Amino acid sequence: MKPKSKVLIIAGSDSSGGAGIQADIKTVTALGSYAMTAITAITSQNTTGVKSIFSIDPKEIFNQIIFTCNDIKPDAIKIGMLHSSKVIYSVIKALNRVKISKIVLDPVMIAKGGARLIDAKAIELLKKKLMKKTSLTTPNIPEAEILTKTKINSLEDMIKAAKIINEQGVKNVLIKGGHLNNKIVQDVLLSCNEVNVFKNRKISTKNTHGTGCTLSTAIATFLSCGKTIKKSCELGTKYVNSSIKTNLDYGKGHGPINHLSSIIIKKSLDNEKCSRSRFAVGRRRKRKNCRLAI
Ligand code: PXL
Repeated sequence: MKPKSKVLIIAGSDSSGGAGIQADIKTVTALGSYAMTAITAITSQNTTGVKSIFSIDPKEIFNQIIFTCNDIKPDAIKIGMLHSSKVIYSVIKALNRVKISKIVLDPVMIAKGGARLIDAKAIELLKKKLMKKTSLTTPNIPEAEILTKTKINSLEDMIKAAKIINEQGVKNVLIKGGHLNNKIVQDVLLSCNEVNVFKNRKISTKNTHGTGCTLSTAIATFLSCGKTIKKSCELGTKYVNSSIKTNLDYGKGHGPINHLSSIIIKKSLDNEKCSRSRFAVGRRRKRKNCRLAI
């Protein structure tokens, strides 16, 4: 099976495997594409919290991006944890060199357990310089509140916040609604002056570590395959919802989601024969094809 596209991931490492670059590589792979990486930081963590963060030298982050892209050109880039101004500057410098147009930014700020993953000065820089360069930025509600200095308690507030972020110079923004206490998760996309709301049933579980990383990477992967922003967001939210449903329940805290949700291998059949999960949309493929039809 040949990968459909190539995606470069610029993000931090999560030793527990549920979020960060580990979640990103699993997502790109599960969706049938080829993953490359530039690691921005190493976090030591498990499902109960973050123990420590080790920064990678911004020059090394720049080198990883440039040296990788000069050889294998990615079709899209996903950006995750960028914890300091120096790191953001080096990523911007590298992006200006590699000239890839499809860029999805997850403005990572706080880990599920409450640990800060970015300093306050860097948030301003993210807002003023990097977000404008992206094809799509995907804040969750607490991040959108920080970016807009507003309180978000409803769908209307989310739409207002998306408009404010758009006015800040960000072309397309997807605000994730998982933090609101509703039975349906509503994610708001503002793109080309049009608002779209993607709705998925909320699954009651504490095991949602890595959902933000997974969603932005899934969207970048769908974009890399030529899908529109709207379609990529629709498919991405469905993939995450389906990955939460399995409820692996690994670890004592906020456990990971199941990135293999797009591939269900029937045990009674040989490994070649797979069935598609229920969320998969698009053209029907022959059963022996393990990949999600996108
Ligand atoms: O989910 C945000 C996130 C991003 N990147 C890394 C993380 C986390 C959350 O824990 O560890 C490396």
